[in-house]
Amino acid sequence: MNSLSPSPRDKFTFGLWTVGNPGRDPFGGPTRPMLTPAEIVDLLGEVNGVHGVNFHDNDLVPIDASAREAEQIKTDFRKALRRTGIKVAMATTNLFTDPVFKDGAFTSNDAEVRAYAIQKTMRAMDLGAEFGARIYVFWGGREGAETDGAKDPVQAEARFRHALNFLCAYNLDRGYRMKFALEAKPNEPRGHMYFATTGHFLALIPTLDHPDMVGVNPEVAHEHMAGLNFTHAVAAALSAGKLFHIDLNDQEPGRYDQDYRFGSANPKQAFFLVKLLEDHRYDGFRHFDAHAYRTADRADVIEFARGCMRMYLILREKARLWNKDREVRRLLKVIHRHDRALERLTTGYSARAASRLLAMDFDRAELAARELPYERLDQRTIEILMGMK
Ligand code: GLT
Ligand code: MN
Ligand code: MN
Repeated sequence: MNSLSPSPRDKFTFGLWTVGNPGRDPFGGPTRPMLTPAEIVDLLGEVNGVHGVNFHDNDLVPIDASAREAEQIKTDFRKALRRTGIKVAMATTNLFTDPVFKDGAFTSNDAEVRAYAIQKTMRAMDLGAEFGARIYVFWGGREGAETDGAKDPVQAEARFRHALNFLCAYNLDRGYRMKFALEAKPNEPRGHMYFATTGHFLALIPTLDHPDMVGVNPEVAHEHMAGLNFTHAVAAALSAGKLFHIDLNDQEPGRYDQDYRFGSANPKQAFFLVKLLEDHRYDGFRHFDAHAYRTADRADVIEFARGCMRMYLILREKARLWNKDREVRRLLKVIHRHDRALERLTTGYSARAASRLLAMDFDRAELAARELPYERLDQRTIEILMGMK
């Protein structure tokens, strides 16, 4: 098996809503048949090397299904999981499709809608737990506003916090041991969403009752929609110990939420992301929250899913080549100037360290004149990406 063949150890996952996406968009109906959850799992089995599948409560069991229908769907789904060896990795709640959530779920102005949203999430957690989901994602699809006259955004934050506190306690009470991962997005479907970036959620987490239980689920396209550097958002999550899950896909700047195949729009940015994840030994699920072009048929959807995983593995291999490349290593030595004594002095404060630092002379002109060959480094990076020796 070569390093470009995905294996379940790579922890690649897909949502029922991703490979099962029938190609509907705001301007046209579906171009592919709707598949049942079991059929989607079989499709993932054909893709080969997939670790797991993720679902919203209503991807698996439609919101109006009867108890008998729900049992039948779950039985068929369980059989498909067994046939293919695919695991359930993550579960989440659909708090955005039904009109009841038109003005938000946890942040709705209506106390009864807020209570229903929490109840729906508890039931969805029960469903996730039944299938062994270890990560529970919160994407507040309708948590936002078109007019800030509608609600006080500080109050909206407080409502969101209360809902999470309640659900963390439920998680403990039921012994589910799920980790919660909060997913940000700047806009779409709301004009303005609360918690627009991963950074917003990193600021919320320490204010919760159970901060250890809660991390983030950054999505490439969502930070790119906000014009931000996704690798830096992931770095913030990693350094806070909060990267619990990741949604990989791609996005052209300035467009609607495209959810393209991973690495298809910005391979260079995807490279730095994969290098970051691999350098820091991220070992969580790598979820491709993307869908195939509307023009794709079933065979092309399979190619799309293979393409996502293959791109990750190609970039992982490129990161390995980059890290051991002689020219890159030489340049890194020039760029990083270490000074043990100074580093010790500035990383541990003491009154003595402060006076020593205050007494030092720095030659600004000499420091400013030191070389930083970043043009050469970036050109070499591109050459490695383009396959130049
Ligand atoms: C929806 C959204 C995604 C979220 C999913 C989880 S659903 O497709 O666009 O980014 O991750 O609710
Ligand atoms: Mn998206
Ligand atoms: Mn997502």
